[in-house]
Amino acid sequence: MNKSDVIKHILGERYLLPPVHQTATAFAPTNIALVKYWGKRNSELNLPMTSSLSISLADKGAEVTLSVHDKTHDSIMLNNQSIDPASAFAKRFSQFLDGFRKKSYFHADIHTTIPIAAGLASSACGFASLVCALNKLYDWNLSLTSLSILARLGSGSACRSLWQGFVEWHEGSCVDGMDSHGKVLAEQWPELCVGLLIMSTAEKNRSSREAMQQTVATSALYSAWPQKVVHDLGVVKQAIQSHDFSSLGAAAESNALTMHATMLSAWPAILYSLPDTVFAMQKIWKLRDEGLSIYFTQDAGPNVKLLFLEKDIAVIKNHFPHVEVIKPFQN
Ligand code: 2P0
Repeated sequence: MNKSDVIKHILGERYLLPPVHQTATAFAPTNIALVKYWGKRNSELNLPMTSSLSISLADKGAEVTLSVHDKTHDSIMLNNQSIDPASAFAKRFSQFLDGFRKKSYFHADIHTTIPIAAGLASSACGFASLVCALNKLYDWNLSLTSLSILARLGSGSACRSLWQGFVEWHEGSCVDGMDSHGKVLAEQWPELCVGLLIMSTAEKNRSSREAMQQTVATSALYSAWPQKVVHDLGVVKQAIQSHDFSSLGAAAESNALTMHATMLSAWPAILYSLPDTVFAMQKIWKLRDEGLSIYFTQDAGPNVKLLFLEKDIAVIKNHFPHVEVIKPFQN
């Protein structure tokens, strides 16, 4: 089973038909995992070792406009800058589109409201917005579940970016991955806030894709990861249902730290944290000891995402003057 088989299966008679419209635009939010996706059981289809659970970040994400043009290659503008067709970004983008077309080429105009490649899941909202734009351009009328499966083929975490709010990516068990997709949770939590602490917007020197693979292949701690995820997923889902913020924060923080511990024990070791990252963590732990209800999570990059409640926004801004506050359920 490869990517084309999955695309054929989902599109049926619509597979490789020409685009119906000349242009289409779609937006998808980025998502931050509270219980992380770290490790694949199938790297061609991005099928995960475990389920994961995220929160989407409202209007922080990517908007893509795809326009059919009469050239024989794609062109891409990212945040008003032309992308070199020979770059890894352009190649990954065009290779993904190749799965859906016979001979159409596109101009893609992408605008993001998050720093690219800084551990803020830009590939997640990028591929999710891309499949939504394709869905419009080709008039596929696919369900969000089918779009989630297609987005996963571009980047695993993209399958969680089809919805706002809390989304669980069910790992599934089918070899073709048809049961491995996102599913939105009904619960809302209007008081919940995410704070972005940007330490660096520099391109990371190791992609999460490589880091994940290397961790699974070499870390002695990785065997403990699937069980840790099952435990944390249970706690986080229960905490979401009962709006128990300290349980949610503690489980999310512990899950992120355990993921990073598996990376540290990989060989060669993988360390995304910068001195400022560690400084922020220690500050958070100190503030928590002093009674403030603040937790963090960290992805495959140095930036820290704070978790706190709306009532503490002023205090948090006082301690972290550069924090960008996002209210996932209020925008
Ligand atoms: C997550 N990350 O759950 C985890 C936590 C980073 C750390 O999903 O190879 O870009 O494209 O499936 O989705 C980032 O990895 O990897 C990621 P691929 P992806 O958000």
